[in-house]
Amino acid sequence: MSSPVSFVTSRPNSDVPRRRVWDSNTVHLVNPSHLSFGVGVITPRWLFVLAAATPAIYGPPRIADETIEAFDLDTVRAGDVVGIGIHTGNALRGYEVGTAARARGATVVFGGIHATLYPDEAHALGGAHAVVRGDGDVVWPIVIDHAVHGTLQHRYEGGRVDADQFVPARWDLLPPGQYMWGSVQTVRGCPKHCSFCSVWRTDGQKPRQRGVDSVVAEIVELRRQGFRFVALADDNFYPVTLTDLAMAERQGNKARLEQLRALRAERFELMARLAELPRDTVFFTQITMEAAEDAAFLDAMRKANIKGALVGVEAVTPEGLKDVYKSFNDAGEALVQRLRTFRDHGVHVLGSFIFGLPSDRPATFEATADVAERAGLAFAQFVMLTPFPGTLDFAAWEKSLGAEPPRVGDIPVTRHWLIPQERRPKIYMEHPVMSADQIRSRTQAVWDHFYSFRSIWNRSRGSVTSLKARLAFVLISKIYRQMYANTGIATDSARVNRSAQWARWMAIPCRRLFAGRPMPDLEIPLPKPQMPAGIPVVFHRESV
Ligand code: B12
Ligand code: SF4
Repeated sequence: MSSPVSFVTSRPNSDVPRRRVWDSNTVHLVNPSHLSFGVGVITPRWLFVLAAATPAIYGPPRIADETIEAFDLDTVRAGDVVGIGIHTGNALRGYEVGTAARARGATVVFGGIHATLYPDEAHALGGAHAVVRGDGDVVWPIVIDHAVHGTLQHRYEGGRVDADQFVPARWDLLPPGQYMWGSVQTVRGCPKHCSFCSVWRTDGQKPRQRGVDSVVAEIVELRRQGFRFVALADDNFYPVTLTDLAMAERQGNKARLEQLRALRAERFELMARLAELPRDTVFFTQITMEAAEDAAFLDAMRKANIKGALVGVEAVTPEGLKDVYKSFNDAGEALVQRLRTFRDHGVHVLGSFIFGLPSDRPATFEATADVAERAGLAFAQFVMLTPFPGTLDFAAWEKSLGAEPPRVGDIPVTRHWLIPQERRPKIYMEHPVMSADQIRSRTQAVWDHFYSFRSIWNRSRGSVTSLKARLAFVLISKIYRQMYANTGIATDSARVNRSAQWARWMAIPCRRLFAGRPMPDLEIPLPKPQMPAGIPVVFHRESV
């Protein structure tokens, strides 16, 4: 993908109705989902970013998040513009919505990571008139103008826009009382290159860090509305490691060193500003394990009230880490200590583990559960290795299956997202010693163990103090498991439906637990004069 934006591509789209007046039409933005829970956990950020990028002359977009409630197609009229954002997991539902909206005479535009990777699929199966690849921030207003004036193109290249062009979200369009957490992005891109992840290939390896003022202004807006909890929806909140700095120094690469130092200083500046917000404002982010060797960074996180972080542990053995190109992680006892370091600095960890790696053996499941427990994790997720398109794993797997991959019905497994949800396999990659069902049932057993009432209650002791907070911890743990594990791992639809029902039922009290008192008069904290925080004099690992 290129940067900056070069939107014009292939050819004008002749099947779009020619129109010059935007009378009483509407722009719809739809986040597709085949399951709805009545309450959303985290605001899907793209909806509110594209809403902000929609030119005011077309009126406020109608936002539909199907994780809350199914999209009401009766709201779509001929001439409306329907924007649909898809990742791989919800692409099929997105195509259903697109096809139905097109049948009602709407102009249908797809975007998001999956449409970026498979633009032709959205045309062929989703009723797309146009597809946007890459970032929508800058190109979206152009697409709408083209749609309205009858000059829509087949495809647009949104590119990777620079950080100062990221559009702040329109939180004034949030439906009240429907989400637990807000989401604000502080950086796009990740310098790593894990084999199961597409982020570094789509968002790029160069971190694009947003200006501190813009990030803080958005968080204050959310806090004014009563959001106490905010997810920092970043690929990797720690884009510059001490090792990166040490290497640039060793290589005598002054320009790189300066660049890295500037990025790092900006992180500290952001955290110092977050620390000025009301103390009940809590953040959660995603971070690599290397942050554990950076005490200054962890301390700044604690001061900023970044209380939780998803850490991609992936595997507990060196072989497993090698499988996923993540040798920068620790294994074994060193891993336990690393993860504990986060907690010692007040950052609770949601550990993310992958099962089904080629080096996994039956004993790996128990060993992983043991590490998760001993490392003092607050939460954990155990996902089964899924070849997501755009990743190195996917490319190798697709190649290994040759020209005639196995099919489910008439759909090749290399297009697994097109297989109806209830028939979609849970495991795709053949394993050297375990069957797909063994991996699935052992994964389920680890979830069952980690989220048993007794384990959660014991963990709550280490994570929170008051009885009320412990009860909240139990509720959140249970809902997390129902939403993310049972609906994804279970094979029988009865269990999936039961879990969805449970999650729906628990989501309402859970949302109340997260909500805070609205603070409509909250001011944006001003920057304070800073020491050049967190820049160690010597950058070698031994120095921290
Ligand atoms: C924050 C996050 C989460 C959060 C919050 C999700 C939420 N409700 O928002 C949590 C932790 C819950 C989560 C969960 C999961 N996630 Co996630 N997540 C992310 C992350 C880091 C950032 C997403 C974000 O908010 N970005 C900020 C917004 C503004 O950017 P954006 O969504 O890319 O949108 C821009 C463009 O894509 C475009 N665009 C998007 N939609 C549209 C639509 C139109 C019409 C147009 C024109 C443009 C457009 O314009 C936007 C502005 O530039 C991404 C990484 C990434 N780089 O995308 C992964 C990512 C999306 N997640 C991923 C995955 C796999 C998951 C899980 C399946 C993980 C798991 N195993 O459980 C679950 C699935 C949850 C679900 N059912 O949706 C993958 C998806 C890969 C793929 N090919 O689909 C990603 C890309 C990360 C990765 N490792 O590869 N995730
Ligand atoms: S898994 Fe995390 S660390 Fe690895 S490339 Fe993706 S975002 Fe970066």
